[in-house]
Amino acid sequence: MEGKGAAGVKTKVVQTAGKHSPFEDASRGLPIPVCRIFLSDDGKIQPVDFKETDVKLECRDYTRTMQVFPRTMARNNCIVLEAVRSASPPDIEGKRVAVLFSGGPAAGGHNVLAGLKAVLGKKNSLFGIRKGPKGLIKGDLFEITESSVQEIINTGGFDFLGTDRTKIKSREQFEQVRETVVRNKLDGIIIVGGDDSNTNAAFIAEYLETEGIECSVIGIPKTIDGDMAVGSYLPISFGFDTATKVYSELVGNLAQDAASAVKYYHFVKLMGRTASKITLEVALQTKPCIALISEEIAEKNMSLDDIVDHIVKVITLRRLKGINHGVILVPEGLVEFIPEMRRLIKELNHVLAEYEADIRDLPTLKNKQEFIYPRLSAQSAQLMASLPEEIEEMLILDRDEHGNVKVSQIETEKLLIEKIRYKVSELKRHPHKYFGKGEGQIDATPEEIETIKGISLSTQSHFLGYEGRSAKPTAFDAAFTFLLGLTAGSLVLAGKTGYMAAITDFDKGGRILALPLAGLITSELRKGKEELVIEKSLVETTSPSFKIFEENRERWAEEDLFSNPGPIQHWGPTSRQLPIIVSLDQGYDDFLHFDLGEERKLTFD
Ligand code: FBP
Repeated sequence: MEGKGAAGVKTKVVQTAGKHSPFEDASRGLPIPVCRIFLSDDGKIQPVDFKETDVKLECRDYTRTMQVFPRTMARNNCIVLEAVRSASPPDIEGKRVAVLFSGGPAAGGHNVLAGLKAVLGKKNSLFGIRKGPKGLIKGDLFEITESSVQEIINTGGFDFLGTDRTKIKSREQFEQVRETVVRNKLDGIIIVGGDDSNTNAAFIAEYLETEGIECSVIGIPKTIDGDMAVGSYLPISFGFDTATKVYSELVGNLAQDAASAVKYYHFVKLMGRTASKITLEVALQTKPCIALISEEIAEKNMSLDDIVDHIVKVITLRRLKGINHGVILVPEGLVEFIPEMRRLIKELNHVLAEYEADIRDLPTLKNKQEFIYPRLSAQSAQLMASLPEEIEEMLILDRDEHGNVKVSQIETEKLLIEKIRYKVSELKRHPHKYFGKGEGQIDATPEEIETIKGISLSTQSHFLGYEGRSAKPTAFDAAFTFLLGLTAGSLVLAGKTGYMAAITDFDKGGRILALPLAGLITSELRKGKEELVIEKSLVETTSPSFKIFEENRERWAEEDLFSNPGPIQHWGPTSRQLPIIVSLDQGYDDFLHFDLGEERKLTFD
């Protein structure tokens, strides 16, 4: 009997190896909510119509937008569209639509494909473009079948199509896109991506129209960073909910471990290239002793030393309360928001570009430092010299494909740890400098000073990013992405171009919108050159979510009030939870129950 049982397990392990874990098999069968307007009287999925609303997006630079997007502007004039249920949808057939993923993966991409397939139906064809925009340029397409969609529904990742970060910019690249569209007789291209990819979508839409080619170009808002959002019209991009729940589980576990082992400060850097939205959400979910928010740091013009002083002060005050452990959250994009670091990186980029060959030929790091220092301003040179050697090495040697410092790779958490260690040891060696009643000093009794002198700082550093991008989508992301697919497909069938699919009112059954891409574009200075791009949505320090964080963080710093949200629930009591920042900023009454329609089990056989 025993032998037989083991053999059964073995067979199951072998059979379920690779893509099909028992969990994935169970996930594929999970029902997905569908907004009422996508359902026919007999409950089948059908495309929606679109009508103009009275909302017109305000272009940041109207004249420039008119110059660059004349055809798109003449067509949609920045007016937001709203979906309406179609009483009798026209029987459209023979349309050929292609879809690509662009940029970093985000949970739910496969459900976008499922939504597109469902709304296009059997009479139209859906093509997948392999490896992102590069595949669009090369014309690397394949037809997506119903059985393949059935396999990937509710699974995480972008692996079915692949992705890349190619930006379509040159005349030649646009011509290659045109060639792909014409050769494959495409009626629509769906670009699933963040701000840069949706900017690309706006330019491709304008270009194809200028060339007299009738092909809809529609964007879908994706990025775990949450910065592809448009106020109340698009509260968040897909992937944010899943990623932040993965990170919150891990941070919650670390907080629990810190309180158990009572000896470590865990410094956790969280992904989010620019915006600190991920950090803010994880902070609200887990209540760490410190969470740095880059946007606030820039607003308050805080220096690296100010940040270090703040952290040391919290560690000291906690020590006085007998707490010698905690979790400190650091957003990935922090360094670019610290004014002096920003200046240093700018100057370094300039020197590295101008003297690229000279610096490359210098044999040692020391030689390179000696060459670079005199070419920086005195302030930047001083700052650079104060950085730990590994960070300095990274700044000089690690460059991106444009030759610039790889800011997102800077180990900010380690930089802070080094500086804090130094500061704590200084404080122990020269207490009179730091304690007393003077400005900026810590008011402490002689006994308290002795306690503080006993601080032994044990730290652990972590970087959470890739762990959250390709996880199985949460119930919210699974529904959100399926609906975005239904919306984008409907826009193509309605012959619309130059829009981004959007959904709002997550608490009231969902409201389906189409946002004119040109109306979201602003001009930004990137690497010294003016570029037209969709504006990123950052943390606003006046927002309700930031205010709640601000009101509570002192208590979280002084006591051990962490909360552990636990693993994502895909079904069960907390499976319908929305991101806290979305619920607060949109003024929802409840963050535990999103409502995006009636649940349906999807089959594509
Ligand atoms: P997208 O904006 O393309 O969605 O990517 C976001 C992100 O996950 C950032 O948070 C992170 O800085 C970056 O991707 C990492 O990218 P890469 O995959 O190139 O390492």
